Formats: sequence, structure tokens, C-alpha cells
Amino acid sequence: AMLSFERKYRVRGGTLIGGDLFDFWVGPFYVGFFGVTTIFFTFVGVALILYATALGPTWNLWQISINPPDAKYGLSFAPLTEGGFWQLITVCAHGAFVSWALREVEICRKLAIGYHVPVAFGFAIFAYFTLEVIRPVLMGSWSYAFPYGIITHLDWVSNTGYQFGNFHYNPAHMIAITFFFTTCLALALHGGLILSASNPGRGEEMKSPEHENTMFRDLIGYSVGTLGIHRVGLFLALSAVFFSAVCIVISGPAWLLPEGNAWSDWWEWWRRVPIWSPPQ
Ligand code: BCL
Ligand code: UQ2
Repeated sequence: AMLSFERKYRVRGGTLIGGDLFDFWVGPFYVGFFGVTTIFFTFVGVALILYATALGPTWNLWQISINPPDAKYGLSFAPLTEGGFWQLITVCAHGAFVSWALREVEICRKLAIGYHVPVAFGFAIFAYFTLEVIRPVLMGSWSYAFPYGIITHLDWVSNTGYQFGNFHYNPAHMIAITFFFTTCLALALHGGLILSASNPGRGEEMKSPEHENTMFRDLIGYSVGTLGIHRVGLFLALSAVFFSAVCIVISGPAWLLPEGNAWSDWWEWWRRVPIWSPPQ
């Protein structure tokens, strides 16, 4: 059922492609050209996963894995059962994610709102693209990409992590994690603050943003403001994902890593800072 206020937002136009052809809704969902392509890539991708699994050794959900090609195939096409399925599924995944983002764009255009949501989702797609395409291409082989499996992708993370000494010493990984944790801090503060003002006791009135501002002015002498906290939040979250992409793309393509490929050794420059290590 359509909510009473929804009708006036269900306007024609704003499509990027296809004109009015797919400009309609199915129940609550906007369809659009990119809704059709999202369904297409998702359907083909999932069908390929099921087919590759059927040819594989197990239906145990935890053990299913569709692996990228062996290093010997470099950046070329591999036979289906030797990584070819992984390659086709990866194409479908990118198709589905980008279609989803473009469908968000069309909805934003219809509503005449900003593109913040698709831009934000674009950061997630960028992280995935970095893992599965940019880094393997820079390293010369699809074999460096992560496999599609529950346990096996964890094994990949673990192996890749230890391949570079100890990933905790990767400076971009440190920054990414710090942004993830700070995002949680910001959302806990924000969620807590909003609920504290909007859950009045029985018979009392809901409190205003002035109360929200004052809570933090009293506490730390500063309030970032009701709009500001959302800017801070989006910045923190996007930075977390961006530095994640950085941390993995600098692990392998050997621009920054010292001899031996251990991130712990990268910090040698810090030990040599002249303040505590004066030149002899
Ligand atoms: Mg680490 C990566 C945290 C320890 C090795 N690590 C990451 C980062 C993040 C992190 C900063 C992953 C987030 C990300 O990229 O999102 N690591 C982290 C923390 C610790 C930690 C907090 C900790 O110890 C407390 N890491 C370690 C240890 C190493 C290690 C020391 C292993 C031994 N870590 C690695 C390696 C990697 C990370 C290797 C990475 O490659 C990874 C990274 O940086 O990747 C970029 C980005 C988000 C995405 C990629 C998701 C994209 C989503 C797409 C676009 C949409 C999907 C839709 C979906 C299919 C739909 C599903 C439908 C529904 C089910 C219905
Ligand atoms: C705030 C404010 C909100 C908020 C929050 C704050 C009235 C409803 C949470 C407080 C936020 C601060 C001080 C910034 C925190 C920064 C980081 C990096 C965690 O002032 O305005 O609006 O929700």
C-alpha cells in the first residue's frame, strides 16, 4: 500500500537512460533501467555461484568456495572450473553494485535531493573494486584476489595479513580501523543524544535541539550541531572505507614496503628520526 504522502513524490523523469521505458514502481520499489540491470546481474551471478558450487566438492555452506584463477593464468581468462567462474561472477558483482548505485542516482534526481547516498555507496564499491581488480592488476595476476567463500575469504584475509609481517603495523590499516572505531563513537553519541531528547517521560514534551546542543556544551564546552554531526558521521564512515582500500592496495604492489615485505619494518624511519636518534 502506498503511504498517503508518497503519491506526490512518485514523479516521472530524472532517468539517466531509457526515458520513460522502465520509469515505474513495483509495490514500494522504484524499478528503472538500473533496477532491471541490478536484477539481471544478481540473477546471473547467483546462478553462476550455484552452478559452480554444483560442480564443486561440497554443499556445506561454510566450505563452499569459488576461487580466482591460479597465478599461472596471470591476468588472462581462465577455464570456467579453474577460475573462469570466479571471473564471470566478479563481472556480475560489479554490474550489480554499479547498477544499484545508478538506481540510487535516478531516485535522487526524481526527488531533487543530493547524491550523498550513491556517492557513499560508491566508496564501498571502490573498496571491492580495489580488492578484486586494482590490486590484482597491479600485481599481475587474478590469483591475488579474494575467493567467494565464507571460511575461505577469512583464510585469505589471514594469509594476506601475515604475508606482510603483521597487518596491525600497516599504517593505512591503523588509520582505517581508527576511523571505523570513531564512527561507532560518533553514532553512539548521536543515537544516545537523539533518543535522550525524543523519549520524554509520560506527560512530558519532547525536548528540542537546544537541549541537544546544551548537553554537549555543558559537557565538553562544544557542540558540533545537529547538521554537523551528520557531516562528521559521513566523513568518518567514508574515510574508514577509503583508508581500507589504501591499506590493501599498498600491500603487494611494492611501492612502500621495505625489503622483506613486513609492515613492522616500515616503521624503521620512525626509529631514525633525528630527535631521538641524532646522526653520529
Ligand atoms: Mg584487517 C581489511 C579491520 C586485524 C588483515 N581490516 C580490513 C578492513 C578493516 C579491517 C579496516 C576491512 C573493512 C573494509 O575494507 O570495508 N583488521 C581490522 C580490525 C582488526 C584487523 C578492526 C583487529 O585486529 C581488531 N587484519 C587484521 C589482522 C590481519 C588483517 C592483523 C589478518 C591476520 N585486514 C587484513 C587484510 C585486509 C584487512 C588482508 C583487507 O583486505 C581489508 C581491507 O582493507 O579491504 C579493503 C570495505 C568494504 C567492502 C570491501 C565491502 C564492499 C561491499 C560491496 C560493494 C557490496 C556487497 C553487497 C553484498 C554482496 C549484498 C549481500 C546481500 C545480502 C546478504 C542480502
Ligand atoms: C552534537 C549535536 C548532535 C549530536 C552529537 C553532538 C546538537 C543531534 C553527537 C556531539 C558531537 C561532537 C562533540 C563531535 C563528536 C566528534 C567525533 C569525531 C566523535 O553536538 O548537536 O546533534 O548528535
